[in-house]
Amino acid sequence: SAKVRELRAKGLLASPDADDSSATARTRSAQAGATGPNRQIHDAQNKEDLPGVLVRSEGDAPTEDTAVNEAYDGLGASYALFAEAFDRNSLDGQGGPLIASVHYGKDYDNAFWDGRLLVFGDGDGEVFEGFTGSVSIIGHELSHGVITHTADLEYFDQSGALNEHCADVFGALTEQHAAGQNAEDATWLIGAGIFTEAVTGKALRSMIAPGTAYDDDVLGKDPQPDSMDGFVTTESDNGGVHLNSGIPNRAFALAATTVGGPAWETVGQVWYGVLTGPEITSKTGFSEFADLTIAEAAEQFGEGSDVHDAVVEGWQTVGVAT
Ligand code: ASN
Ligand code: ZN
Repeated sequence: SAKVRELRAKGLLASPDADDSSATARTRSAQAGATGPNRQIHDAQNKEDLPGVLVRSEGDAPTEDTAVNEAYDGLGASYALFAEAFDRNSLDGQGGPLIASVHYGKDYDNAFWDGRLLVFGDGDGEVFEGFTGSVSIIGHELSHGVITHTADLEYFDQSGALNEHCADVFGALTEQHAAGQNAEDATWLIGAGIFTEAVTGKALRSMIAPGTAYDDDVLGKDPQPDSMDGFVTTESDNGGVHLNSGIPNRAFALAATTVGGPAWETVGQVWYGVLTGPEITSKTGFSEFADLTIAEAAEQFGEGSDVHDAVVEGWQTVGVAT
């Protein structure tokens, strides 16, 4: 349909599994060096002026507005992942504010990081419900902020797909960390729970099985490739950044589930080390990124360790490493 084509062109349909906003009550703040989140949630009041009206600041009680509270809790879960698992104090590593706007635009079918703040639409009610309904989406958008402050992967072609991939990795980890969930028990879905009942899909993307998140009369089939054999060359969506991210997504999810246990303690540490390390550049592509993660796994966990072997195997399975 025209609607689906429009969503595709915007890079939207190519996604998570949420349902866990209550677990974000687990948000703990301080750890070594981290001072706790400083959240500022705004209401854009269905207009496109950002940020809109400040409606809930750090420490304020919940409001009557579910989207506001979901954003507040999801940002807290994301902050907690980076602080507790990676000893990172907010997006900039220096305790900077986490700013979000909800109710952006009218029937707006997306969420995005605008370079300074996280923005969430309400969805059109036909295909999508509000975008704050998924912790993995909130974590995805916030991770774009972390990426901007670190490797700053150029949002185009392979480096853009890696930017999308890393946002999915830390989005999924936000959800798993908040739920205290092991890799082998996770769904690896991004954006579960944001479709309306008119859609039978599971989520926007599946990291463990790209291409299977939905297959529906309304949406058509999830177009993500799950290996280099399916690599998509296209000019739309900044060179298919939301499509080809399926390839590294599967490598990560396979490696994490093979190792087992909390992914943020194993393969997640490897990815975070590469993303924040000295060797990645804004133009890094798939094979260089794979090499960096393999080297990082050997350095952090040892050559021939479970983590190292699983990372190598993950990249081989998706055809990036030989
Ligand atoms: N939700 C999308 C994302 O964060 C927005 C976009 O860039 N098309 O990737
Ligand atoms: Zn993204």
